Amino acid sequence: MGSVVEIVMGSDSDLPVMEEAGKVLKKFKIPYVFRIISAHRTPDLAREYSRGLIKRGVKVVIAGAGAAAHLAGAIASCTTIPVIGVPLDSSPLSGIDALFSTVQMPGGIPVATMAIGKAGAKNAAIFAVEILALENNRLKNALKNFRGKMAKEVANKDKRLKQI
Ligand code: RP5
Repeated sequence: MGSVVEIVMGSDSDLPVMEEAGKVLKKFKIPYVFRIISAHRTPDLAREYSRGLIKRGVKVVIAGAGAAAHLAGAIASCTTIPVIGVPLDSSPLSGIDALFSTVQMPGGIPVATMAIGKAGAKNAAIFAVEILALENNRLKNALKNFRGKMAKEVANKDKRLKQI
């Protein structure tokens, strides 16, 4: 079976952050792959890759990049499947540059932009699961359980704090 979600990043230096997305997809048993494709260093590959997504059956792309981060927008411009952008903190501007580059898509070609860094990578994967869950009861239930577990963890911490 091919990948349902693909996690693309501009450089191998982005991997330690983008791995957070992989961890979530693994937990939800969603087939995924990691790819390193740069919108500026490998522009031909980026275009060819993006144009082939639908034919290969990929449902969602998560694209992480830092600095003048145009990877998510470049992919989104060549496909109509949802692209989720993760701005990365890999420049002297600490990710603010990547955030603005990723989120400020001109009207017509959307990129669903997450938070900067690890939280963004994690949320990108959860958001991808939410998209897939629209047509998938197993994932709908898994998301419900995931939220329930999170709420329980907070409640347990609250209980422990009250006992101090
Ligand atoms: C971006 O430039 C990449 O996404 C990465 O965050 C940043 C730095 O890349 P390297 O110079 O470490 O390869 O395109």
